[in-house]
Amino acid sequence: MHVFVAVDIGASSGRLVMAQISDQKLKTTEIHRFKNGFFREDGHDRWNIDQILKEILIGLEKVKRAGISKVTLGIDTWAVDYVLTDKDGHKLQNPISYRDARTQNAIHELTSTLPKEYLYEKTGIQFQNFNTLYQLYEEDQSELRQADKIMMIPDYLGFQLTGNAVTEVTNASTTQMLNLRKRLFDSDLMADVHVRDDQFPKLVESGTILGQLQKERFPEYELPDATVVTVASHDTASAVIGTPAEGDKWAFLSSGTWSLLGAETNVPENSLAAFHANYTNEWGAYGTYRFLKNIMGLWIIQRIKADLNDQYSFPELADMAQKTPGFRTFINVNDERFENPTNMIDEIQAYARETKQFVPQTPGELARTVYDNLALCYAAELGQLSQILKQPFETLNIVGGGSNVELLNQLTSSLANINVVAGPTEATAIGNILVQMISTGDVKNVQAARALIRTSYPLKKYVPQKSQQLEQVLAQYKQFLTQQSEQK
Ligand code: ADP
Ligand code: LRH
Repeated sequence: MHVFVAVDIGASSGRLVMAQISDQKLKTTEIHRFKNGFFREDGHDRWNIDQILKEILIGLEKVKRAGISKVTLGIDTWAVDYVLTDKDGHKLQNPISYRDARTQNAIHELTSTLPKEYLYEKTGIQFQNFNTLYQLYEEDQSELRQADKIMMIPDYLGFQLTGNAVTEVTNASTTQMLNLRKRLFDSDLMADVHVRDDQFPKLVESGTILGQLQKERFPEYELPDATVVTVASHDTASAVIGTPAEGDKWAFLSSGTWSLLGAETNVPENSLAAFHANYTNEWGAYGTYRFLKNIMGLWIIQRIKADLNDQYSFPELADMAQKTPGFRTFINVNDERFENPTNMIDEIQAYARETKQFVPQTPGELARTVYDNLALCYAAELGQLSQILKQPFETLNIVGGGSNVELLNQLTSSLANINVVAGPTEATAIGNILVQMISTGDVKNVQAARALIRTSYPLKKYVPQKSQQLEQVLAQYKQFLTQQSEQK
């Protein structure tokens, strides 16, 4: 029996999921889950990368203890962040999180010498202050010079397990340093941020074999034999592979800490319209692109939950929101002030006061404000996506933890006037596993992979409940956003 293991680590949590095909269905079991998050160290927000590695080993030990002695393994994580390593492969410091304030002005500074149009034409990647390009620009220059290698987070973890260092393309594209036409790192951009040509390990496609787990490096753990595959190591790339999409008129919403809303394409779209709308062309597995927009996502709910001292669970917050009247406060969820405020509740309330709107107070009102505005933002962006790609969409596939929120799914369907298919929650881990299965020949291709998801997981369907009131609310919301941006 061939067992596959996905190591899937998002900004808020990580998990190891075991999988196999039985009775022509994909059977997945979560064997280990852990919390993830950044912490303050030496004046920066950083990830505890040693703890993450430890959690992977704890999970693999659980696999072995479940009686499985041999697996295939893949690792995906959030994008853009990296580890600087010395000649012996040791990290120089804990990696800095993309939410750290160091890059707040970086786009502005770097694009005063490198025009935005030039960068977009080369890379097709959206301008986000946390892209690796800007992080490297703000990096401690002596440390950067001293670094033998720059490894993206999943590549670093794969290197720790196998001793082999590569840079996998899906995640590499989020650096904003890959050249769309040459399909390689852009040497001009590397020089612009003082990176040597040999600092990023060799670029490889998704689905290549990285190597064998070197068990002798971790004598304190009882581990299975494992062949490590470089899956689509950017979690969003794996989530889109793991989307049970059918036909060619679908858009996706990968709904976790971030909401990634977009469409899968075979050719990048780096037109002026895409540039002005700040859409990105992240690279997918098998030569595809994810034409998408980053939306602030459930991060806002995560922070509200934390600000309420974790008194309520996510399902409880969603339930309270459902029972609360809607659309009393508009917020621009993508406003930079929500990126990493000291207190999210204070920030939302201040925003409501400043814009002379109803100030949400109760947990239900706060959660409702977030879900309402996420749904409004999804609806507005779907319209824009359709316009830029000159393509109508019939279905929106929502995957990830956020696909559990019924209120959000229904509001999105109704406001955007689109059929929604929700699930699976663990699309990212599933996409990770399916790339492994395609590599080993257990699954033929992505189409077969998506068909397998459709027969293996219960999916929930939502149809639009159109109303004049919702149409008016969406129009008012768009007006509100325009006013807000004019005032800036
Ligand atoms: P990431 O991988 O980016 O860390 P996930 O895809 O695991 O994120 O999604 C986590 C989010 O999903 C949580 O922050 C929470 O808002 C939401 N979520 C997950 N399960 C539920 C649920 N049962 N009810 C409401 N919200 C949920
Ligand atoms: C989602 C994600 C997203 C990136 C962000 C840094 O987890 O990978 O695609 O933009 O984290």
